[in-house]
Amino acid sequence: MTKKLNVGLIGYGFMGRTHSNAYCKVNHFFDMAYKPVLKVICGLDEKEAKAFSEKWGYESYTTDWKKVIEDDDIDLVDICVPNNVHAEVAIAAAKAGKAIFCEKPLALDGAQAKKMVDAVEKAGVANFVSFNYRRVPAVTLAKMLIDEGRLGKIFHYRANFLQDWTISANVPQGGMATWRLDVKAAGSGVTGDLLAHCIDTAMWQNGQIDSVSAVTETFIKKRMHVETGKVEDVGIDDACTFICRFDNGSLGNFESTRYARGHKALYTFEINGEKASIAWDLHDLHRLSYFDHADESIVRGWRSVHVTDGDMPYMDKWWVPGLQIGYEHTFVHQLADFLEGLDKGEPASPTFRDALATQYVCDAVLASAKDKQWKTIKKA
Ligand code: SOE
Repeated sequence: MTKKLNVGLIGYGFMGRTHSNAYCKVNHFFDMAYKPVLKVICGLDEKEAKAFSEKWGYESYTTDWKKVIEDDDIDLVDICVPNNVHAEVAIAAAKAGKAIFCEKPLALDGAQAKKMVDAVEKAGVANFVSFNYRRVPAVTLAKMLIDEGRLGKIFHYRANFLQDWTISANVPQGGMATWRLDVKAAGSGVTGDLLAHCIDTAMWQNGQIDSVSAVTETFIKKRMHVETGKVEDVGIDDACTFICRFDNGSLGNFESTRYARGHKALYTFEINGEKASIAWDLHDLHRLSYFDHADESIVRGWRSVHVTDGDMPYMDKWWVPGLQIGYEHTFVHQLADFLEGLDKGEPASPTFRDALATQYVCDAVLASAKDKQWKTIKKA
């Protein structure tokens, strides 16, 4: 018997669509004890909220997020709004006893994220943060190979997340589409938006980061603000590069920018161990490159594993071997894992506390760039 889970989704932008799609799909492909019911969509503009509710099949719509929290019928509050609104909504939802699904990064900074962790843990409610790239099958497979010890001792972890959409000085800051450029709404630039993904995946695969040394740059220092109509200082980091030391002794090298002309969302990582290496590229997300030093030398080389077979993570739930899935499926996978965790009483990761660890690394990266000093990471 499936149990209904009534969902109130706050935010009908890009992430609102990825999450809505996951709610619609999950029970078609995964056998779950829970079935999400799209109860209410909430967004600032009434006409848009109504249109969204009709398109995705929400039973109702509202422009007031507090109504979603106050509604006794809602079991799960899903937060898909800009980062500066996460804390207020999540803390109110926790007090109301709701399960919470929250977009990344968890908060504007570690201090705010800590309050959110305290609220959900005090209330004892299920909580999850949407670092979706962990659930690309090839990325999950990389984690499995590391956990099986196939790489042996890990020496290096390097990751990049490169984009180019803010190079023009005419791109404004603030507002619906460009809030990521407004430090008050986003908290930071590429560090919280893009490197947070890389840090989350890296710490999941390779353990906690101990210390960091970073540089950041803001290439365009003034932009028009959509809300005020005035040209204002830009407070975000446009680019960030950091080196780090992991608790396990390996060294890390991370780079992110929105000024890499030609790259739209080039997220890559490479991990080098004593026995083997792994590399992955979001633009070819089904392929895992794998080099195993134990192979016979005359055929030894980088293999390109097409991660589509039924014994590979999540792939038995989709089509047949050889056929691919994509970006949107990562949201279905994380939802399936979250729902399974709810059913079993074993929280799926990343929880708010896991995301707090990532937030502390982001804080330390920004502080290091500012002070030109190495920083030790606070433990979550
Ligand atoms: C920014 O452009 C962005 O949409 C991020 O906010 C997402 O988290 C990332 O997955 C893709 O890029």
